Amino acid sequence: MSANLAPVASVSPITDESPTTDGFNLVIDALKLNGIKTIYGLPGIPITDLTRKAQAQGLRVISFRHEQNAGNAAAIAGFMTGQPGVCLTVSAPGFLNGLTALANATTNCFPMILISGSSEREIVDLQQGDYEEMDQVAVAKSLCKAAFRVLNAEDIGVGIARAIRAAVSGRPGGVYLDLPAKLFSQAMDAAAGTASLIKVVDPAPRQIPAPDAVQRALDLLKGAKKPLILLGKGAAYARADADIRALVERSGIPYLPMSMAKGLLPDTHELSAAAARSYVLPEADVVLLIGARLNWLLSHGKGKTWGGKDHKAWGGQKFIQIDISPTEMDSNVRIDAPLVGDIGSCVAALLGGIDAQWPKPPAEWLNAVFDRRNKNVAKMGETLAKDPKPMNFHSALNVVRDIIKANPDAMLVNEGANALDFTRSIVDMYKPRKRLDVGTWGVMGIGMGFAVAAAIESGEPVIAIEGDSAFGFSGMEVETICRYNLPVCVVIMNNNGVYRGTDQNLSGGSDVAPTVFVKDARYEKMMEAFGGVGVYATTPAELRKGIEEAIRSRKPTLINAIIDETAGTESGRITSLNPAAAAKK
Ligand code: OXT
Ligand code: ADP
Ligand code: MG
Repeated sequence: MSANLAPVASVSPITDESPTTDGFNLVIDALKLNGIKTIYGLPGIPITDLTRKAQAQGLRVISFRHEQNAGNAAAIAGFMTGQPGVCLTVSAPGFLNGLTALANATTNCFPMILISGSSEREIVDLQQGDYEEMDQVAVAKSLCKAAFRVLNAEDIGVGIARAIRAAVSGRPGGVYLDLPAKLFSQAMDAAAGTASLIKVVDPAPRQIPAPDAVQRALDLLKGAKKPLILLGKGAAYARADADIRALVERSGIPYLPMSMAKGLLPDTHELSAAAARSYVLPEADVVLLIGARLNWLLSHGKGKTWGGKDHKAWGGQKFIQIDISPTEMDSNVRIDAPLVGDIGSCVAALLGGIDAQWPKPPAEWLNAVFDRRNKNVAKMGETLAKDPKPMNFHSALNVVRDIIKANPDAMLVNEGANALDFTRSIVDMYKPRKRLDVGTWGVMGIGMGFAVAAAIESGEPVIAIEGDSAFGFSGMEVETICRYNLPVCVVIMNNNGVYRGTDQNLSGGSDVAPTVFVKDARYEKMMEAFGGVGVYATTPAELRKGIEEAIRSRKPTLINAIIDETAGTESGRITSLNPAAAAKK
């Protein structure tokens, strides 16, 4: 035991003979006991030794250049695996850097635990100006599902167990765990320490829906003339892939995937209505939401998107909603048949009522949906077949579309505005949980953190399609990608700015417009600087060669794809949310 760190009174007394353990080891043992294999983090006081010891004891420690990226990696690892992703940071500024990712994880319902070291409680609470002083629990509380602080080594097991349960049970989300510096070197009897650890049993218990709620949902669905199924990222997270597919196929109802639910069924599935989105939303009469919230991404379930006469009016649809969170119901419009429970159990229960006699949706509805879809797909095909000079989003993404088709196990990370929206509609996904993007907040900066975790958690090649602005938020992590030699191919859709590169300074002054970047920036040299492969691509053929080679070699690669700088639109597909446009609606 270190001389200046006496055990606190509540820790079991230890004698010179008895083997001891300490806070460092107990944290590591508790994580390992609960199946945590990887820590995403950034070392420094007071957690440097924790990262060293964790690595020495078999945990994989992925060390980042900025905590926000480590946090994003942990969050998406949580989505990909269903186990909480763990991010480890230093106190105050490191903690704050990780907090955006924690809040984003909570917003997106991704299970994640942010563990931060913190300064001495006695000094922090008296506000005496400690090194990196901050009441981190108080700050974190409003941005996550739960926040805990552990003061005694003997409570580490409970602290980690509670953090795991809070992160994955019910609606998943972010949890903050505060570990003050003193905790790490507190010693206690080794046997008592081991006995204090908790292996969490059934961390995300199934939640079975009530039979009458199931029957209500089935009755409503059965009577529908124009039914629609809407799959959200909760459905992807739930890992009920086979049953969800069976529900769609047995009922014969067209479905629409939200962005991160793409691939839950292959986007080329005959019942996909993705290419008829603006037709099916206003036309449907009964909508079954599975793990999707009626938030801004679904125009709050009302307004013109849903056929309402103005932007606030209800469109007349009846909703069935499957969600684990009872308070999600009626959050925006009336939910006629709430089905509260875990998606696996709810979908299985619905399937129980969908037998061979189940009436298929009227042919009139199906024909109308598929006509519209087929027309849009054909129109898209024509656009994708063009080869404009300079390359634009379509001709570049046509290459990515082919490559994902040929490599359906590859992970696709995506952020930007136009770079995001075009990728979503052009690049078909074939397998669940392969598309990782900006999610509920539309947040820039997830790119490299998600890419690192996607490579580590899946072992598959990762293609990160990045707007040039989006990339800038986490671009320094190309060093991390090179350091761990990850099979990540970053493709920057370089149109010289935020949305496009042609805006003018309205004052006529010499500064460029706020949305414009350095022209013809050589981003590929950033990857070369750390030993990776850099590619400058001005044609679809060069882009194709670059990505294919990256997938073959599994070498860290950055392709600077030069896109027509006039090609993008303001805010991509969500131009109408800009205040001036919104005021006109
Ligand atoms: O039915 P219609 O006719 O409407 O057609 C639809 C589909 O039917 C059809 N479709 C298809 N057709 C044929 N074939 C197929 N397979 C097919 N599939 C679909 O295509 C259309 C579109 O389909 P979609 O996408 O399903 O439908 P729609 O109507 O677009 O859906 C609505 C939404 C809302 C669900 C959807 O648009 C959506 O998910 N949008 C997400 C938008 C989003 O999150 N954007 C990111 C934020 S934008 C902005 O905030 C940015 N910032 C500010 C900033 C942020 N965000 N964060 C932080 C921390 N700081 C600042 C910044 C700085 S973006 C940004 C950077 C931008 O610059 P970049 O350089 O990075 O990027 P570039 O723009 O590329 O330059
Ligand atoms: P999208 O953005 O794709 O529409 P959202 O993030 O809005 O998806 O919605 C996801 C929803 O899924 C959340 O309301 C969340 O409570 C729910 N959810 C997540 N996991 C499960 C699960 N296992 N069972 C039921 N609901 C879940
Ligand atoms: Mg751009």
